[in-house]
Amino acid sequence: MDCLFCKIAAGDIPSRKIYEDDRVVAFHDVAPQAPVHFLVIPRQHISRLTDLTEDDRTLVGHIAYTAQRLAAELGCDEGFRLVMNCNELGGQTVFHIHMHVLGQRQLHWPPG
Ligand code: D5M
Repeated sequence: MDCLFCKIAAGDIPSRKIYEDDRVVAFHDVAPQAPVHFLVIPRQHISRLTDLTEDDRTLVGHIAYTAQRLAAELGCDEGFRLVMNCNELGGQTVFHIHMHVLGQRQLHWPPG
């Protein structure tokens, strides 16, 4: 499958990895929007949030759990933001689900 994030998860394309286990990989975003900006992805290819099944609920929980744990480790104890964009209207550009973690600057609401 020709998927950028599958290739990153497999180590076929270089990335600045922060963490990996048997289910997820975390790496720094190539176009950071905050001093801390990394992505947590599942190893399993899931194109978009609307493709999730009930069986994926534990995996999504593990993505969120890993995201907040790494945010704390990277010094975002004062706050951070988790974002998952879905489909074109939601701003998704890479079609392998991923959770953005942004921190270490004041974030505003609503997002653009
Ligand atoms: O976000 C997709 C994100 O993926 C966007 O913030 C850039 C990032 N990206 C794209 N290519 C790479 C590589 N090769 N390494 C690290 N980060 C990357 P979306 O929510 O789909 O708009």
